[in-house]
Amino acid sequence: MIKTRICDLIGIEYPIFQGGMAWVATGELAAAVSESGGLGIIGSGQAPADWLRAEIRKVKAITKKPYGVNVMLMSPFVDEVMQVILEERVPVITTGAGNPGKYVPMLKEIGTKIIPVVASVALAKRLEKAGVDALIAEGMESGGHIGEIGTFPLVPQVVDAVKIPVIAAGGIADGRGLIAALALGAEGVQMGTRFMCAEECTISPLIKDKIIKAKDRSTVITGRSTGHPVRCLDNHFTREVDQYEREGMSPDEISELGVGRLRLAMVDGDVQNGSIMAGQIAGAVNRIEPVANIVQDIMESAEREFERLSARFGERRR
Ligand code: TUI
Repeated sequence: MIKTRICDLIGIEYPIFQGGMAWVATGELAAAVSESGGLGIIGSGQAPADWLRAEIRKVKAITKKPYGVNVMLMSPFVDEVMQVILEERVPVITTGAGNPGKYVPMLKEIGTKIIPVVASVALAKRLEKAGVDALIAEGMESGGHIGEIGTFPLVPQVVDAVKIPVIAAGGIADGRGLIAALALGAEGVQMGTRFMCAEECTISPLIKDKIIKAKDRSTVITGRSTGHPVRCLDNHFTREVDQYEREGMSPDEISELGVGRLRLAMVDGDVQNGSIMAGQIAGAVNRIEPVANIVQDIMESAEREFERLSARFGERRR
């Protein structure tokens, strides 16, 4: 049985988080992941507080198990979103795209566990000092807004810099990735792209099909000139942005091009003009299946992989 400190800290069976993806991770998906023994996380993105409250209520109606909400700290609604989290007594929050330090005291007061996403050792250290409960170290293999460092170099450096549990994210979609993350010193994994292809994920089937057809080199990074690089599946939109960046369009204008594109992809299924945020591991996600199967497959394959390594390398001293 693969159990770690993170399982005890938040009361989950398996050390698997489902990434809190904006426009993707609805209450339906989060509830299914939590009910299967992982941590389901609602992606609040730039959604208003009322939307979030409705999604939280959906989760509460389906499962009594712990769940989380991802707070995108650049959202214009971040203060209202935090208010809903307090009122609904959400057990776990993850945060992205900023420093959640100022919200730590009020969340601690009601016992909400705070698990920020970091892409650097410096922020990891600052947030541990601010009193957060654990960290997600997210490498640039991830989809969406990314940092500069890959998962393999980032995770061990964050693990060495802090005492709190670290979850690895970026480029992980199966049991091999879970075992590798544990070997790097992480105590769990967060996966986004794999859960996009869950039956319970409400995104357009056209997007799921794109992920299933994706290969190892199907993602590209755009928006470097804006200081906020984003990883997406290559399509008409990413090629257009790339060309404008080469031609020297201003960072503000480049950012403007992205407005509304994530929704256009995920909800409307516009595979050419939308922003299909997905990670480099998309090439290894090959089928649509129920969340319960995904979680079982990850845990069974992790245990198989661990057995294989033990049989191969564990008998040296006998
Ligand atoms: O947050 C993410 N990935 C995301 S957020 C997102 S939402 C969106 N919605 C509409 C359009 C575009 C995007 C999509 N993907 N990952 C977690 C993450 N956080 N990675 C890197 C960071 C990060 C970046 C800067 C964390 C902190 C930070 O600066 C804080 C500081 O104080 O330096």
